[in-house]
Amino acid sequence: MQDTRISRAIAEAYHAKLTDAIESDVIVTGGGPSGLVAAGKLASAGFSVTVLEKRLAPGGGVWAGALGMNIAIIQDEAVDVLEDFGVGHSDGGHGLHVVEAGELASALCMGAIQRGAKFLNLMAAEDVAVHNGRVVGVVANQSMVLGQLPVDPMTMSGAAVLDATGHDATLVNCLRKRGLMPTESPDGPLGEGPMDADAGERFVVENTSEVFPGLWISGMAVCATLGGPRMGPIFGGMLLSGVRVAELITDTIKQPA
Ligand code: 48H
Repeated sequence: MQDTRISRAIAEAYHAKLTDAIESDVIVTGGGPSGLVAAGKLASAGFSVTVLEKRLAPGGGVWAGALGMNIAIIQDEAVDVLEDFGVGHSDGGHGLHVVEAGELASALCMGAIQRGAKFLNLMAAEDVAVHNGRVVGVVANQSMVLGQLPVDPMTMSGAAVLDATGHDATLVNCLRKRGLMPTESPDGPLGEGPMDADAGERFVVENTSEVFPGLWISGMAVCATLGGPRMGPIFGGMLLSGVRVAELITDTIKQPA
């Protein structure tokens, strides 16, 4: 019967993907612009990459532009990333490029998938696995049950784990709440600073880094973790942070065979 063949095809394909995802070279937590670029670049470099996205569709903040207007603005410095992922753009003047938000979100997503990244949606990271002082994996649960029902999570391991969860910096905060990462700097409490688009864009790229053994940060999670200014609805820094973190991870973890 066709109905059950359809069900079987979905169940078998999904469970093969889930089984693969249990051990990856890199776990990208969050499918926003920085996470998607990182996933695409790392998959191109030959690493096995799993992307965990708590919502139904990846793309993060890209879809909403400003005030829900679905236009993304990218500055000159990040145009190479648009070209790399085949995203069309038009001149917005003053070194800015105008991109249809849906095209950016779907091209980044398609680029990452076609380069080999595996996506699990409706899958929320709720914790990190730490062994001998190093983050070695992500503890994930279905986002629809998280906090609603007493359902235990499952652990997925990665030689590198990326916190690309945006403003939430979910994995960093899992470490902070246990006193494993600082919540304050000598200048005061750490956390996102007030708006300054140029400074915020620079801060994100320059501070994309490994913040705890095995745990890297990219995109807005950089500002949320290290206290950089927010930048509002401009996305070039997010794309470049994704490129940067892929380079850093590639340099640090063992090259794929
Ligand atoms: C799985 C999760 C979890 C979780 C969240 O917010 P994002 O778009 O992330 P970035 O950093 O790539 O881009 C930030 C940009 O969109 C933005 O917000 C800007 C530029 N703001 C500036 C300003 O001034 O406000 O995407 C993060 C993704 C989303 O898809 C979430 O659903 C997902 O991560 N996510 N996925 N497990 N625990 N938490």
